[in-house]
Amino acid sequence: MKILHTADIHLKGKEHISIIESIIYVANKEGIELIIIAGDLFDAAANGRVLENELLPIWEQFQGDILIVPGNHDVKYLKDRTELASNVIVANKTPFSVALIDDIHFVCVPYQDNLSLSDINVPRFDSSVLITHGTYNSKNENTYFPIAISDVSGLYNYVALGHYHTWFDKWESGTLVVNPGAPRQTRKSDKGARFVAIIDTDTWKMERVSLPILYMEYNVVNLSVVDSPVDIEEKLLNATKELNNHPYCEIMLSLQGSISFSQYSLSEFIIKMKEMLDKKGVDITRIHWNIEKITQLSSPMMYASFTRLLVDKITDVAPQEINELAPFLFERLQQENQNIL
Ligand SMILES: [Mn+2]
Repeated sequence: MKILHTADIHLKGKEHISIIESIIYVANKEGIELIIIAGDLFDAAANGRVLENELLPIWEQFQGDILIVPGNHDVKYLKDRTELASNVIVANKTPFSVALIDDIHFVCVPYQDNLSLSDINVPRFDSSVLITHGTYNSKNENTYFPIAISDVSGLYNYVALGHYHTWFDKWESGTLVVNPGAPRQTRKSDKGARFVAIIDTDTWKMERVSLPILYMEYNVVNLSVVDSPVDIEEKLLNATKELNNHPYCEIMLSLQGSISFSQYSLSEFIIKMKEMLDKKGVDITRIHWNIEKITQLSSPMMYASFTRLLVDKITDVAPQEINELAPFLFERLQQENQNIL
């Protein structure tokens, strides 16, 4: 049997329903028979109430069954629900429940406040998958249903975890522990492509599959007046290289710092940079430019700020000399300004 494991979808609005559609699209394409959602399908109870009916026709698009084990965000809503559709079962029984599917024991342990997995006596089964939601091997022992390595190590074929929004997988004495991460970008720090785990229970082999879901990288490029055109090119190419790694990546590119514009205006400069990136094979349609924090310096302004820095520096190291040097510097600055203007 092939299983797809996801978690932490954190549905908040109707605009997130397409994430479930993408997961189901991948599941149908891969011949998945069972989808596991290891907690936090909904971000909050209010979201569940609004979205449950909207989801009904979406769940029907999946050919197999879906097993949901509540997480800390949706346990309050899901504690009263036994199913969300005819093929979507909520395993909300505490302290745990066991579903036997295709001779495999699916041990479902919902998130439980003020408890840890070691407080719960889970019997041992031969072929088994543990589905639960909480902090894994964490030093902060008292929060979010802690799961210790010793609670799972060597006891299950596969542990389907949820709670962390980025992917991790670990082997613990023959037990594969996987936290697939949020399948949508729930915050800026959820970096990179989004994944689900696909497990073949005949071999217990697991595959990490990236979802056809857009994600945004937030990159900052610091520009300086001493940058040469080649330096700027290099910085921009470096900040956009993720576009080549994944077809569903978009980049919010924030330009910061200051740059001299003796030849171009700021908008002309951005056009030049787009042309340059395009020529280098970068897909510029997936770049969003943020130029709010870039300062455009004309040469006289650059000269003035340079002189100010120089005066500050001299005041620091040789305060006696400054009275003599300052008039000379400002005179030179005035001359220079007149030359340029
Ligand atoms: Mn959680």
